[in-house]
Amino acid sequence: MSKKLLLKDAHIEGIRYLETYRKQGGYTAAEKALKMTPDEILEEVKTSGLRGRGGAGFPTGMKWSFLAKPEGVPRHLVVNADESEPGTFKDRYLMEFLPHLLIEGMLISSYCLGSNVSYIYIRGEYSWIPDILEEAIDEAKAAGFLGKNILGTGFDCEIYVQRGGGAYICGEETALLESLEGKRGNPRLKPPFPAVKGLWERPTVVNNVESIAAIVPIIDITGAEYAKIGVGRSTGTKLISACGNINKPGVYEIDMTITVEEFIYSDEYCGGIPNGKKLKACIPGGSSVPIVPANLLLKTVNGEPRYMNYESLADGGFATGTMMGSGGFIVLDEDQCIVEHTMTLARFYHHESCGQCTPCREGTGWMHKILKKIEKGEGKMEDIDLLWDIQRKIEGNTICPLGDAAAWPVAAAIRHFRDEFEWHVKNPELCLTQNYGLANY
Ligand code: L3W
Ligand code: SF4
Repeated sequence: MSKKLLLKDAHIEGIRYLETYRKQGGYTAAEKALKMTPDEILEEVKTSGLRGRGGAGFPTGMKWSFLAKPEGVPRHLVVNADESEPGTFKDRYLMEFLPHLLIEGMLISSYCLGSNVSYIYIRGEYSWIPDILEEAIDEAKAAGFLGKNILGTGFDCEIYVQRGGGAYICGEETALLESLEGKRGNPRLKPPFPAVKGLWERPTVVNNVESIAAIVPIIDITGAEYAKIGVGRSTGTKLISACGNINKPGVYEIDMTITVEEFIYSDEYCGGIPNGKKLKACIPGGSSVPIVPANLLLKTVNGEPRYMNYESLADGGFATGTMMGSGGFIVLDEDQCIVEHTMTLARFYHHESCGQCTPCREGTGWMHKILKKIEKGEGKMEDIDLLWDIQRKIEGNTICPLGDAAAWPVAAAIRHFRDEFEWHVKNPELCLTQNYGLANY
């Protein structure tokens, strides 16, 4: 059984409220941290090996150490709660059931980074969660964990919740900052990174909800103990939101030593595939990461078991591996149509493109059109090569990673399931009978 650090108290009734959270030892990590120096906290975070849980897996301690500290210029912590990646709903779970874990993590992180005003930017569709967060913020403030002179240390910190307007692109950190500044959420060119020039051109750390929540157990048990959990550079625990063709969809905390097979089939996690169907493929890190067929999902190319961690999922590189990404684990059984699935994703990325870069703005639209044509049984063999060519022209040629995120699912689908694309071209009459409701796509 995986060790639980973040969700260990999630089942306790009333844990959303300060009184119950305190009874479970809540805010003792903050009390400990506020007696440490910011540099000592930073060392603990570095030692823990924590990697950003939003998708990129960038080392959190390294990001924090990049934060510029010019004299007299305020710095900010911004929590990215714009969880819009299809298949990803772990941050929603954390904020809904354990809001104080996030607030406590933000207090420790804000103290370490010197942020007196910190923000939670939350996706607009999570309409009921800002009230939960604001209630927790009010409770923390009334108890002296936020506001002025926190716990008599002289450190001041306010936390504000800002709702997004429902655009996926605002989960990209620089688009998020633009939106937080009240502008249209268009991504900025990097560098400069937010750590140097972020919110209102001030040094800013942008971290995912889960990353900041993980700061609490890191301080609690120490970075060295946290680093002992997991394997290699995949330290600590990771939240996985599991969905698709599985018996037990939900949010699971894993310690990154279990195999993909165990995660899908064991009763502790997904509980297998309904109706005894066979596994066809999986997208383990949210819709942006490459889809992997069952044979490569359960084993690597070298015949090693594939594990639920950053290194093992990527084993074999882009051609055969995939990515841990945001931990949005989407399972497809043998009845799922890969062309339809890829078309649905292409439609999503086209709709969500901000339109600044030509390869992304135009390419996502073209990919969607061609996929729809193939799915309807109107495609030609050349369309499959054209699709391949378009995704190649998008990848690496755009301002932000949305372009890559749109290209990778198409590339991986053609690479691993070209026969299905060809089947659609060769069997147009079957495509039309099998695909109902396509007009909506
Ligand atoms: C200072 C440097 N800071 C890098 C920072 C950078 C950022 C972090 C990671 O995209 C991925 C994307 C999605 N000095 C720095 C530096 N940083 N070098 O480190 O940066 P990066 O560019 O590797 O990634 P990113 O732009 O943050 C995130 C993938 O995640 N993804 C997305 C999921 C989306 C959600 C959601 O909806 N909320 O989870 C899933 O796989 O495709 O590749 O902070 O500033 N020299
Ligand atoms: Fe906008 Fe797409 Fe360019 Fe990102 S890659 S800046 S979403 S057009």
